[in-house]
Amino acid sequence: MIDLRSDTVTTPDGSMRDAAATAPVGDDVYEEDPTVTDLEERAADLVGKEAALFVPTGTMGNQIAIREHTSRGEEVIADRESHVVKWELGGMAQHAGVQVRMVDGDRGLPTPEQVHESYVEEDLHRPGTGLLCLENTHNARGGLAITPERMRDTADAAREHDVPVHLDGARVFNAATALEVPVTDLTDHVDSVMFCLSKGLGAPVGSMLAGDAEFIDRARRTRKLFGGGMRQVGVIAGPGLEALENVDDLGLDHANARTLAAGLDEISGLSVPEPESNIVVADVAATGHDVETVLERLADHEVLATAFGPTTIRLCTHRDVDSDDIEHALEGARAALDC
Ligand code: TLP
Repeated sequence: MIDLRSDTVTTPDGSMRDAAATAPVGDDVYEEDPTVTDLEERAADLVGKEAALFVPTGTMGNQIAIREHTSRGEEVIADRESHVVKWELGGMAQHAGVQVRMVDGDRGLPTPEQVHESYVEEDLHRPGTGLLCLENTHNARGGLAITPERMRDTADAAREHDVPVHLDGARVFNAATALEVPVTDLTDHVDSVMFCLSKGLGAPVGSMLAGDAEFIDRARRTRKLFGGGMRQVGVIAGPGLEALENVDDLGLDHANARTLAAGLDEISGLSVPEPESNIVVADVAATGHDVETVLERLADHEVLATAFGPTTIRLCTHRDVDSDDIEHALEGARAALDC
């Protein structure tokens, strides 16, 4: 089976399993786990922030950030298709008591004009805007990579209103790779960033939330509140440290994604734009089949993908598929659909 449902499906490699077995550990709630401390320092350094916090999931990292940046009742500006809006169970309402003001961003990024228009000043009737939340690469927009210049212009618009900016950078290293810029060119413009170790970087578990030291101190308390205070967690931070070594490999996933997209696009009835990163989105409308049928047929031919939109499916490349697997996946897709 070639599993292209997500880049979350990778399994830990030998070096990660070794790291798990040999990591020095301690009780991280007492901040005594040296492996976690090492990971947090390296992660903060990588994204150019003062401090970082190891969290079990990207969702928890985003939710902690939203709660820390905002006060109850405030509004969060975010793209309509962003993960924090679509796929975190309305967490910002539940955990932070805030409401979202959605905009149809330009390629997933709220424009400076949209930020100005969406901003609400606190008064007797209006709650005030507490946060601007960005996402890069943008998952639901098909893995689009947002340039540093656009990030800066949008973040500057928020700053004009003293509104902080959080980046859901679950795949920010994919964005930096796609744009061929240092990741700090993307993270410099935001107050906090969450990035996932457990996606393209291949760790079995874990994400990092980074920001200034005072923000991370508060985030540590909120992580505890959310039940994310973990103990001898060096056993998963060790693989996380290994994952940081994989940043330079992401270009391979992007090349595989382009090959996959080009091959799928040749299949009658599929329309597949060239991907910017590791996410391939195929429109299946013209096959005459609905999404579920296409997914079933693909699975019958050993290819796993996910439903994405009413007529689209998503296929993600990742460390556990190589160029041979991509060829096999294309053979499977041809057999499944070219009939
Ligand atoms: N994305 C998952 C699903 O939840 C959709 C996937 O398979 O792509 N931000 C972004 C941009 C994400 O894509 C994800 C996960 C998260 C946050 C949440 O990360 P986890 O799964 O670690 O909570």
